Amino acid sequence: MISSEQLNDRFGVEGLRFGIGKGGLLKADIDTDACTGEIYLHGAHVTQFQPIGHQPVLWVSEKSLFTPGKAIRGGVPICFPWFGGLASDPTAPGHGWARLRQWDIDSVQVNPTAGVSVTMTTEIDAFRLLYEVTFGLALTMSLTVTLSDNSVVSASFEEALHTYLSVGNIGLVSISGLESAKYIDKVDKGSTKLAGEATIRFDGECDRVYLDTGTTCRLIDPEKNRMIEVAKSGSRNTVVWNPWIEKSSRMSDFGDDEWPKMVCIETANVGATAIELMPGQSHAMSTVISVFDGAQQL
Ligand code: TA6
Repeated sequence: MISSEQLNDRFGVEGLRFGIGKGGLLKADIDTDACTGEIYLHGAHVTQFQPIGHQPVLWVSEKSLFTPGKAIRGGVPICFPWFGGLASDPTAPGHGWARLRQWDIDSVQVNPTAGVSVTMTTEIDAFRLLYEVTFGLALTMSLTVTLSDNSVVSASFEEALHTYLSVGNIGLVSISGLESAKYIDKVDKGSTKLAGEATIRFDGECDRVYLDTGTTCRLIDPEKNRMIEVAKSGSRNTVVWNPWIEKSSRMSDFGDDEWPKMVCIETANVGATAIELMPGQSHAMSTVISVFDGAQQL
């Protein structure tokens, strides 16, 4: 097992140091003129991003586990090679293997304008995954999947960057960018519905998979007096989730009083828009999280 000292010898740069985080898990701490951040090698899991002059952008449960084989609750879990449950195997872990295992460091780079980038890699089934995260004035996360097994004709996968955003009060926020889109409502028997013209607001559990949406979403947060922008590329689904009271009380790694403080806006390719690759082919999906003062649409 590689140590943080070995990682710092090989990859440490100004503004990024490896160390031991919660649960004894290896992580990288980022501290630059632009932002502070944190990413665990476990799940290649971003757990903190805070641009200078702003409040923390990501939410992590106080009850989260930091344990090999278990997902961290919050930050940005990577869902791969399936999303949700696996129909063919009810015993398979929700959202796949990627967030349950330690990834390897591929490289660390410093870019004077974009920020500090750490790239991690892992192999899952027939695929090689390369995940580049850039901590700067914005948080940029890019997942490139390659079908590296030449013995198969093709292979498909689902994927999501399951971003948990920190909010002041879920009852006061609104999300724009998904107006008039079709969505699957997982709170209403998986029925397909058409979103109205209004921005999304929350008055109960929300678990929606928006279809054919490449648009930028904007989260308006009056209590924190800010707007968080979630831009993306290579993604045709957007998932919006808040568990509200009852579902969060059923999750042991989610505090009963935490649900008003978070909302997920997830960058995904799932269901009918799962990705199919031929041997040697790659697909990239990325998202850029930016924060702006003031609770108004740009
Ligand atoms: O993205 C929303 C969702 O699919 C919800 O249905 C809920 O299950 C959430 O993901 C969290 O899943 P997890 O396996 O991390 O508890």
